[in-house]
Order: sequence, then C-alpha cells, then structure tokens
Amino acid sequence: MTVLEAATAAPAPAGPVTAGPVTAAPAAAAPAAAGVPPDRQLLMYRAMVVGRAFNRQATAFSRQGRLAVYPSSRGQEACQVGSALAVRPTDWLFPTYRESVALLTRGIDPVQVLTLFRGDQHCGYDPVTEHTAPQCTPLATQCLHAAGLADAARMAGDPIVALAYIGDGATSEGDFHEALNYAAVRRAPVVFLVQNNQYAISVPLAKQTAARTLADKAAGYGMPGVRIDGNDVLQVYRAVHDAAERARAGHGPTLIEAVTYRIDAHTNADDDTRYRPAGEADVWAAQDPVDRLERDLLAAGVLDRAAADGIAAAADAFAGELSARFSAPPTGDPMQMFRHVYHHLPPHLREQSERLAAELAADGQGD
Ligand SMILES: Cc1ncc(C[n+]2csc(CCOP(=O)(O)OP(=O)(O)O)c2C)c(N)n1
Repeated sequence: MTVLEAATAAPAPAGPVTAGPVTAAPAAAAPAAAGVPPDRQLLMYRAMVVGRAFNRQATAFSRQGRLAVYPSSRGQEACQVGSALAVRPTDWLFPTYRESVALLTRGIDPVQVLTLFRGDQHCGYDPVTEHTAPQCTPLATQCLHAAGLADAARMAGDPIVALAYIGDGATSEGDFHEALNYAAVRRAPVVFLVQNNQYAISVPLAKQTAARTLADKAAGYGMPGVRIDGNDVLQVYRAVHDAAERARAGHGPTLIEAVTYRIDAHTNADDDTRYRPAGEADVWAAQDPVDRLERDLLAAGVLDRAAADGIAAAADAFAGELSARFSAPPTGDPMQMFRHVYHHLPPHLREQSERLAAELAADGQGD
C-alpha cells in the first residue's frame, strides 16, 4: 500500500473517549497498541520512515539553496503521522510551517508541499480539494481559522472536524486563547494538537509558561486536556482519533499536548548549539519515534528485518525521485507578488517591481 493509500484509509473504530482530568505524565497513558490493528501499525511505520526521508531530503534542499527555508520535524514524525492518519480525509487540517510530514501522510504531492518554502507566496496545493489550509507562519492564527471553520460546519450540519496544529511556544499567543475559548463555548468540533517539542526557536518551555503542563490549560476553557507521549505514534493516533470522534459526536473541542522533541534546529537558518545544552538531543534520540516503533513491531513479529530494509529502500527511492522532480525550475511568475494587493502600488513597491521587471527582461524571462 502506498503512503497515500495509508493516509486515506478509514480510521480504526472509535475507542473510549480520552477526556476528563489530565494524565500526570505521558507514561500514564493506556497501553497504546490496544485497538490499532497490526497492518495499520505497519502503515504508520512506513509513513514515518518516508517522513524521515522527506525531512532529510528537504533539509538537504535548504542547504543547497533550493528551498528558502525548511522547518524539519525530525523527531516529531510520530506526531505528524499519527495525527494525520487519525482523522478522515474530509476532515480539515490547519497546519503550521512544521507540518510537512503530516501533509505528505495525507497524500499531498511532496513537491506541492514544498512550494511555499521555495519562496512562492501561495501554497502548492488546493486547500479546498485537500481539506488542508495553507501551512501557517504567523503563530496561532490557524487556531482561529480552525475554530471558525469547525463552527460553521457544525451549524451547517456537516460532520467534519478541524485538526489545528500548534507548537508549545505559540500557546502564549492571544489567538490561541481566543480560539480555545470560542471553540469551547460554541462546542465547535476542533482538536487542538500541541506538539510540545520543548523550544520556541531558542525559548525553552519553562520560560514560555508557568503552567504545570500545557494540557492543564484546557481546564480553564472547559474542555478536556490530554497529555500524551508524542514519540509514541499509537498514543498520538488514539488520542487524536478519540478527540475527533468526540468532537464529531457534538461534544466539542479537546486540547492534546504531545510531549516530543525537535532533534534538528528550528530551521536551517538557526544554530541550536547556542541555546540547547550539549547532549540533550542525544537523550531524546534514545526515544526516537521511528526506532521505537521499529523495535516494537520487530518484537511483536509484525515486521521482520527484510521488510524493514525494503521499507528503508523504498523511502530512499522516494527521496531520490523527489530530488529529480525538484530540479525542474519553479513555474510561478515572480511579478505575481506585486499584483492583487494594491490597486495603485506605493512608490517603494513600484520601484521594486520595475527593478525586478528589468532583471527578468535582462535574463530573457520578462513578458
Ligand atoms: C505572531 C508571530 N510572532 C512571532 C513569530 C516568529 N516565530 C516564528 S517560529 C517561532 C517559534 C514558534 O515555536 P513553537 O510554537 O514552539 O513551534 P515550533 O517552531 O517549535 O514548531 C517564532 C517566535 C511568528 N512567526 N509569528
């Protein structure tokens, strides 16, 4: 089965709703494999291995100057894959810049996923057909969009759920508060998934909030808060799936805090050795979500070495194909960025547009 097929397969039947008081620590969650059939666990593994290869390849593109920027989710593949597979294809995702692997898992073409990071002001895919908003760079604004869309769907009787992704740092933004408050009051069918990867660029969580956990914040809005191990794909899948079905049944939003770690720097433009203690990433690497699932599946006999090697080879081939497709130059018209915002360009933008037009003409690319 392809990654795309894996991403669009129907979720497993609903289990008990994870609601009520927050769990004290990720380890306190229920046995994760319960209720997720082996073939589905295998699909998750495959999607995570492909996601890791995608992170590696996109990071290489950024180093080669073929992408303007790439925010890697290496170390967070369990959050990305588990969440994307836990909702229905008709449910809406509201991703941040970090969610490329979730979009890939959903079945969106990898070249389209990377379009925004190439410097195009539009995302490469059609948000309406993909049921996926453009990857959001302003922190937390996507939470408001998710709450609004979900509430509108609720009023229209459309049984869809919005899954809003957000980082730990962005929970300090006013838009996060406003979106959770609105969604809870309106019983909007939203799942807010916080990937607590410990840092907002260089700011550690302890400087971001005085709350004991981010999941604790849910109580203040009157919604369930769930804290899970974000490096365990089955816990992520289960928690998001249960929260989505709870929302679909009319019981309103849930806040999920997935505790994880960003192994790579914030983006290729950032030097993480300046703010992270040496050795910290190594401690988390021992909890690596891809290795962990591989170990579990090997131990359970769901996977054998030969199959794992085959999946690794397929992921390498996927990355190679992406690299080949990415050598084609972008097709967008650079002059497009000056259109459709101002009826009359202000003098500084007029000057820039004239300069760009002259450069394009000199390159033989002008109109
Ligand atoms: C409203 C707003 N303020 C500041 C920024 C600059 N900025 C970009 S990413 C980032 C850190 C976000 O950290 P977090 O929410 O933890 O997400 P992560 O990058 O770790 O996934 C900041 C401050 C921004 N994009 N938007």
